[in-house]
Amino acid sequence: MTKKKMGLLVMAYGTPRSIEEIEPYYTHIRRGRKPTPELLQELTDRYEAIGGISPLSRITEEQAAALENKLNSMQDEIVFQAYLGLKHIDPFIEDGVRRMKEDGIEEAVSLVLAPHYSTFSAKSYNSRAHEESEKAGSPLIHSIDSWHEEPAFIRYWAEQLKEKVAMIPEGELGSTMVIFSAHSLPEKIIQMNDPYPEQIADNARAIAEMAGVPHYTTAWQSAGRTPDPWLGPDVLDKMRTLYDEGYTTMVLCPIGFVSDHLEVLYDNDHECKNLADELGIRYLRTPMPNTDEQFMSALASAVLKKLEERK
Ligand code: FEC
Repeated sequence: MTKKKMGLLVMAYGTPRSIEEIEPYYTHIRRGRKPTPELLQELTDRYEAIGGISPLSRITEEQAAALENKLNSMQDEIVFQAYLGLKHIDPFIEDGVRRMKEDGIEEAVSLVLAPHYSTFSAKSYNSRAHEESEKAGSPLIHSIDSWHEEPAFIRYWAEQLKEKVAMIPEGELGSTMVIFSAHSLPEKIIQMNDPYPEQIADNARAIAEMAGVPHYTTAWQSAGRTPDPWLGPDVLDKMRTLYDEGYTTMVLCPIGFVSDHLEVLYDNDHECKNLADELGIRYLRTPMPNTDEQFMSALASAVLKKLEERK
């Protein structure tokens, strides 16, 4: 029996692969407005602080390949072929769609490497993919809006959290707070009835219950450098408040992201860690999913469910 060929459009944020690419990348994020020299320098400094460039480009490629392998080893009817589609650098989402068309792919599933649905994330990625496939006349794309409820995804974080919490002396668990964080977004998403904050709260509850953690809360991180108000409390402010309330261990769990990248390696491991050192408290952070086997099972399950829906 010939197997059906299915495109797998794996979409992710993208990152500059060299210092020279920082400016065009930042300009793209700012929808074509060049950053000022100060803003550009500030971003370059942040990349330098994590070793010059972000590991995100390598990790995204590894995740796409691992997901393709996982899906092809799980079933016998379909051959999945992964294509990358990045939001802010090449290969752009549109490039990924065009490559599928050139390879004769007629049907595809699209998935964003971000767990929660928001107009600023999943919707914007998927809309770009659909616009391009409509322009090109194919492939037909089945888009996954969000996959944060996948049981293996919740299990992944619960297990990581349990391991971290096990490192804390028992007598200090009462003053330990787990902070589930996700990328902040402009506050206007609240008026737009965007499900993003609720999905993150649901995930935090499910993970905390499964891990049996003593105390947990949620906070936002990595807000953009724009004048409009962003969702708060920011994770740094939250840490200060918790310190004032007597918490002396903070376990950061960045459930809004799936890879080691700038927002985690700098915003958490540099900024949050520095603040913890300044306050004289303990900072721990759960490892990111990257290409973890259980995480890949969660993504594969979301893809296969999407294909079931179309039958
Ligand atoms: O290079 C790396 O390792 C990090 C890549 C990176 C990820 C990421 C995730 C998200 N962002 C989201 C929304 C926004 C909005 C703005 C914005 C700005 C930036 C800037 C950099 C950046 N983001 Fe990002 N984000 C990453 C990198 N992001 C660099 C520009 C400097 C700065 O403001 O810090 C504001 C745009 C504007 O100016 O109008 C909005 C969301 C996510 C999580 C979901 C996803 O991955 O798509 C939402 C990774």
